[in-house]
Amino acid sequence: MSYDPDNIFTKIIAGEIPSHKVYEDNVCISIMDIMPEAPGHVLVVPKQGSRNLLDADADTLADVIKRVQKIGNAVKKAMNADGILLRQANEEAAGQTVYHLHFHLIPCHKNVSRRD
Ligand code: DGP
Repeated sequence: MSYDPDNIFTKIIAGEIPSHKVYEDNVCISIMDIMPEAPGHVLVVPKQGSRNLLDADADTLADVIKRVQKIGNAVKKAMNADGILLRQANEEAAGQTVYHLHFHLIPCHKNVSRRD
C-alpha cells in the first residue's frame, strides 16, 4: 500500500485542522490524541510522510525515535506516570486507522487500568 498525503495528520501538520500540540520541531509534531486511552495520551507524528513503520525511510525512523524517547520522558514526568506504553499500528488488521506514521505514548499508573 502506498502513502496517501490526503490524511488528517498531514492537514494537522500543515495547520489546516486544529490540534492540541504539545511539541514541534523540524522532524515531528506531538499532539494530544482525540480518543485518549488514558489521560496524557499523545501522538508523535513525523512531518515526513509515510504510510506507517513498514514503508518509512530509515533516516526518518532514526530521527523520530529520538523524539519518541524525549517526549516519552516529558509525558511521564508531566503526568507523574509510573510507565509509558508505546503503541504503533501498521495496517487495518493491526488497528491502524490513520495512514500517516505515528506513535502513541500512553501514560500508565500502577493499579490503574486503561481503556483498550
Ligand atoms: P491508530 O488507530 O493507531 O491509527 O491511531 C490513530 C489515532 O489518531 C486514534 O487514537 C485517534 C487519533 N485521531 C484521529 N483523528 C484525529 C484528529 O483529528 N486529531 C487528533 N488529535 N487525533 C486524532
